[in-house]
Amino acid sequence: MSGVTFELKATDGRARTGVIRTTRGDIRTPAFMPVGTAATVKAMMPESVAATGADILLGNTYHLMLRPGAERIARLGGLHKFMNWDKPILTDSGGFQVMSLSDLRKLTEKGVTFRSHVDGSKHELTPERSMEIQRLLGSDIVMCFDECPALPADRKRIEESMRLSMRWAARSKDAFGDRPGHALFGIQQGGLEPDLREESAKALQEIGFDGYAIGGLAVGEGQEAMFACLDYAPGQLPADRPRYLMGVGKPDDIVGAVKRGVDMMDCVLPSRSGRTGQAWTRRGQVNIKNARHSDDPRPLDEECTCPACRNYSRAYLHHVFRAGEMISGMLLTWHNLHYYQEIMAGMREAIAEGRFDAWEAAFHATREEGDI
Ligand code: PRF
Ligand code: ZN
Repeated sequence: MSGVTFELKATDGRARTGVIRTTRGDIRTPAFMPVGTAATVKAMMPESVAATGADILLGNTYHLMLRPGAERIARLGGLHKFMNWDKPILTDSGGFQVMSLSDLRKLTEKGVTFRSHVDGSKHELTPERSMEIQRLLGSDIVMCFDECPALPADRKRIEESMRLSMRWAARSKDAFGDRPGHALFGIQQGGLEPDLREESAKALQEIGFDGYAIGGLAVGEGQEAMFACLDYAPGQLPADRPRYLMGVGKPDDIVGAVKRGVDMMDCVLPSRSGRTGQAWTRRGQVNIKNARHSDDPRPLDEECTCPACRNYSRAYLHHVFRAGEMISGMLLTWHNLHYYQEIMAGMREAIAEGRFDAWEAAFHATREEGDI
């Protein structure tokens, strides 16, 4: 790897634990990356994000190119300085977000033209421009420019899209060039078709990347179908490089992905649901909006050591949510990110000690369905 290395420390079944070393610090794997789309993890100070145990954040090419602009961030010293986060940052490449968020998009061999969801202005993203933007941002782990259909989609659409993404992966690698201290990850596509996933994995390895992502999942197929794909997809990628499952997921999705050999994940869920009154705890989900919390003096989660659980009751969290107070989103986001990082730390330790199955059984045993 280009100054970014991956050391696999232990495996337990297909689950792995290790460390990705970068010039901005180590990333302990399996790693959960909080999402900092617009140069902030919403409702969190960067030092609080670090205090939850996050080693790395995810940023977005698409959002930052539209506002405030990649050239502006570069002039201001890069994304780390701009947002006051000095640990590693991985940036997504924009293609996936263009397809899901922008208006009037047009896909060609060259790239995508689209209108901004912010102000309607016209833009173009290509593999070359995406690599340039991610360089201007100063991203430590750069993602290839890719594209993927929502599922279900017919096989022909998935096949053509995957092959286009593989041609874009080759152009991404050329445009990325040689950048010591920065890594470039390829993105496997191919929907739920084992042979297309295999073709994609081979194409990426021929080009050669520092790490490999599994893209095109969690796009409407459901957990059972996603796990069925993860039963084989990680094994199609090199064992000595990090494997990153993009945009996943709920706590049980994350545990199931790690069990199947995934090393990194990102998701807006813990931060987004914190702002809508949803908390994730070891016993299950809590909907703090619910009136039955209004007189409850207990914390969200008795065993949790986060500031929301140490210092506040469910009754308080219910009140500030109902009153529309900003501290509501701050406390619930903190709790959710803390809980996600505890799951990751628990899995890393269990894998290192060869007791992942027991850890997983305990994880499922303490959970109840519905609002707890
Ligand atoms: N590609 C990219 N980003 C992504 C995805 C993808 O397939 C997904 C799919 N879950 C989330 N984010 N570049
Ligand atoms: Zn908590």
